Amino acid sequence: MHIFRFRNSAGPRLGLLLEGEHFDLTAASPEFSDVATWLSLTDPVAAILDANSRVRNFPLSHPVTLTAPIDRQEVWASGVTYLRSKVARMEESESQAGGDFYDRVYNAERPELFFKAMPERVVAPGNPIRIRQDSSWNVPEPELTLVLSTSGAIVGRTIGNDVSSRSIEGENPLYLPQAKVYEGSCALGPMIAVSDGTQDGQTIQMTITRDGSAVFSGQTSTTQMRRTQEELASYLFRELTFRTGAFLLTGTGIVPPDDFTLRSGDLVSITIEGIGTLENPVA
Ligand code: DO4
Ligand code: MG
Repeated sequence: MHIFRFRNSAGPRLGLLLEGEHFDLTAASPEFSDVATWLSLTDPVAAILDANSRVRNFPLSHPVTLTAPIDRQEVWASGVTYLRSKVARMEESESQAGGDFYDRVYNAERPELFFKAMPERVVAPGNPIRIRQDSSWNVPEPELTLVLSTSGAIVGRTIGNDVSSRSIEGENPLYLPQAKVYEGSCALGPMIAVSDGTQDGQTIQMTITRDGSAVFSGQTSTTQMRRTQEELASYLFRELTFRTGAFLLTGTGIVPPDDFTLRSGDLVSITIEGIGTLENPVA
């Protein structure tokens, strides 16, 4: 069961993908008028299960153009949750004596969480992500992304791309917000896989294509994450209230080699088992 967000002449709406067929979820109940209303329900997953038969009265016959599956939520991100990410960041900041920070946060009880994007800055599937003009080393970061209800429950999962400047991040850890937060640096989608309560390891795969050929391909599994998804979500909700829910990227376990940097015209394709494929060209 996947929730998607699309736009028709009446404005943005939610849809439900059931057994390969698309339905208009918003037409089925005002509980699904938007993502914020859905995430504010006492039990968003139960509400979707309950709507399963009703929604079949509202099939979508035409192909729909997906928007990012977010409306009024803040997007947050986790860092250094995979060994690969820790090692890469220690290397990039070695000459600036910053490496030790990453080792310490990887092993610490408190995770690294940082603010990533306002919803209006999130890039939809198929739309261009960006690299900073003042950055010489840029990478996509393919990340399992938690969709959190207003009470902090994991009610779904989607795909996030935490596009980052490694040259700015490596220069000084205090530059992290500039390395991470800028126009076109966060893509989400294509859909939200509604949580079925299980949390089997999911494969994450990323391919970067340039002029028709793959210039990088990598794979990991969420089983390689050092922290649990619940742990990350509960730290985020410790001292913050999210009245419309929240999105939380869970960190990258795939880092291209140090001589790789994104270029304008590249195509980044991220696939997560059970969710789908998020594809964005680089502007
Ligand atoms: O500490 C810097 C950011 C780490 C990050 O974004 C990641 O591990 O995915
Ligand atoms: Mg990241």
